[in-house]
Formats: sequence, structure tokens, C-alpha cells
Amino acid sequence: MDSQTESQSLPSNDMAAFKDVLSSSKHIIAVAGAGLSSASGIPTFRGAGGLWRKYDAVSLATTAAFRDSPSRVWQFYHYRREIVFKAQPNAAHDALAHFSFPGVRDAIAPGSTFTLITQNVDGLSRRSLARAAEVLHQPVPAPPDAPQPAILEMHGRLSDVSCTAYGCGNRWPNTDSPVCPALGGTEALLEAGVREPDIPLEDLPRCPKCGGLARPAVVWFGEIPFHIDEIFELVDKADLCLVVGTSSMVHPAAKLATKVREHGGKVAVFNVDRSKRDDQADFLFLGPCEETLPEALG
Ligand code: BV8
Ligand code: ZN
Repeated sequence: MDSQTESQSLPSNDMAAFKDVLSSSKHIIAVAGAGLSSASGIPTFRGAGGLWRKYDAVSLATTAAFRDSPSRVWQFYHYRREIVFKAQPNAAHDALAHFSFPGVRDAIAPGSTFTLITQNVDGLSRRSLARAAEVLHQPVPAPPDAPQPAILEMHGRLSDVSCTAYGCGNRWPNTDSPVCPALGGTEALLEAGVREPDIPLEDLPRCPKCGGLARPAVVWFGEIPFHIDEIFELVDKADLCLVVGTSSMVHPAAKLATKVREHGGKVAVFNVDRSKRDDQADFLFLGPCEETLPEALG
């Protein structure tokens, strides 16, 4: 498409019109992806320098890859943990976090509910919410005063690990850096593109409860996302869906906005670039979300 036809097919980018829709919305959700955290220095998956360019993340983010080489998969996740633990939330995280507080949101969208559904496993939205609670001197919005938790991390967290031993089911937060001594320093090898060492099973992270082999507690391809029933319920009720910094290519996150539109809800996309099905949105704000979101939710 040439730029003229492309611009004709672009949805509205009228911020005043969006704010009008926002002010009359009652059940608002945001679906976020890696673009939300890119201003925090977290590599996206598909962009330049993206994780899926440098490492075949799709094949690494699977139970088969972990079975074949837990050492390689752990080095990939250790590498990402080390980046994430050093990162800070950015203005886009903070805009969504502040909007999560009823005291703030009631001035913008009176009487509305809001939930952030994030595909990101970096924990930055949770950290931003905790930081906003301090700034606002208010408790983090969570049940019962907020009918649902403000953030649903549908693909889990890099800072959680879980046990792979049959029947154990242990899952615990682990922000150790490195997550185990044997992984220490391997992030430099990965960066340098050096063939990674094959770390013996016994030296990989183990379950403190049963000694079984631990894994990153994220959702791999072929696994069922966390909170999925709650997410579908929120989608069915939503009258406004913000789609922030995602290529909308990984399911089921990719189709949540479409479901909102199918029952008459509005969709607003915030992305630096064009993304799947953005032409079906009601609003498209092309630009860095760390700039467009604070304006949209301010
Ligand atoms: C499931 C955790 C069944 C691990 C991740 C066909 C149809 C339907 C399903 C499938 C299908 N084929 C295959 C499937 C299944 C599969 C799938 O979707 N595969 C893809 C490859 C097609 N899905 C699954 O297996 C899922 N499970 O379907 O179970 C089920 C479903 C429902 C109910 C019951 C059962 C599980 C998928 C979870 C995989 N785990 N993460 C880890 O991180 O290692 S996915 C991972 O990749 C992320 O979490 C995220 O979801 C995805 C990457 O996508 P994005 O976040 O969008 O990142 P990307 O780099 O692509 O895009 C960044 C965007 O930001 C770009 O648009 C860019 O322009 C923009 N951007 C950049 N900077 C900025 C910006 N925008 C604004 N401002 C900026 N500054
Ligand atoms: Zn265990």
C-alpha cells in the first residue's frame, strides 16, 4: 500500500476523541507485550536485536527444548533474568500503574474497572504498581476493593521458578543473581555468541522442597497461560481494550482485542509500528508508548 492509501486505512489518532471514549468506559482492560518494556532496555522478541533474532526463543521457550537441554534453556533464562533484574519500569508502566488506582482513574473514567493483562514476564508492571502505591500513599489495588487484581501476568514471571518433579508442584519466587552458581557469568558467553557450556543437571537450579530439577516458571509454547478463565471473563465484559506494544502474533493474547470488538467494545492500539489487525482498531496511536500512554491516561 502506498502511504496515501495506507494513511486512508489508518484508524483515528484523535487523542481528544479517545479520551471521550475512555471517560465513558466502564470495564477497561489493557493487553501488553514486549514493546511496553522496550524503553526499559528489555529486548523485544521480533525487533532489531530482538530475542527471537539472536536466539531461537520460540524453540527455546518449550518443554521439548528444556527436556533436550535444560542447561541451554536455563542459560537463556538466566541471561534474561540478569537483564530484567537491572531494569527499571518506564513512563508507560507508570501510566498504567497510576491508572490502576480507583482514586486516579475516577477522575478520568468515573466508576470504571481496570485490569492490565500482560504477556511480559519481566515483572516491571508489578514493580511500577508497588512504586505508584508508595507515591500515592495508597495500598496496591487488589481484591476486595478492586474486584480483580490490577495485573494478570498471563505468561508468568522470570523471577519465579517451579519444580519439574512429578507430584511436587512447588513454585517459588527466586531473584537470586545468578539463580545458581553454575550459571554465573554464562550471560557473557551468550552475549559473545560463544557456544554455551553444558552444565550438569545436578548443578542447575533445584527444588528446595524435593531436590527435583527446577524450571523457569513462565508459560512455554503449548502450555496454558495463567489466569486464562479470568482473562476471558474480563474480555467478555470489557467495553474498551488498550493494546500496548505487542505484535499481536502469540495466541491467545493476540485475539483478546478482537473478542472485545466482536461484542461492540472499542480498541485502541499503542505501538511504534503497524501490528496485526491494527487496521480493525478504533484508535491507533503510532509512537513510543512511553510517550503516547502517559498522554492518553493522564
Ligand atoms: C496456548 C513466556 C492453548 C516465555 C511466551 C495458531 C492459533 C492459535 C494458537 C496457536 C497457533 N499456532 C500456535 C499456537 C499456539 C502458540 C502460539 O501462539 N504460537 C505462535 C508462535 C503462533 N501459543 C501458545 O502455545 C500459548 N498457549 O495456546 O495454549 C490454550 C489457549 C487458551 C486456553 C487454553 C489453552 C502459550 C504462548 C505463551 C508463550 N510464552 N512468553 C518467554 O518469554 O520466554 S510468548 C512471548 O512472546 C511473550 O510473552 C509474548 O507473548 C510473545 C512476544 O510477543 P510481543 O510481546 O508482542 O513481542 P514482539 O517482539 O513480537 O512485539 C513487540 C511489539 O512492540 C512490536 O509490535 C513493536 O513494534 C512494539 N514496540 C517496540 N517498542 C515499542 C513498541 N510499541 C510501543 N512503544 C515502544 N517503545
Ligand atoms: Zn520439588
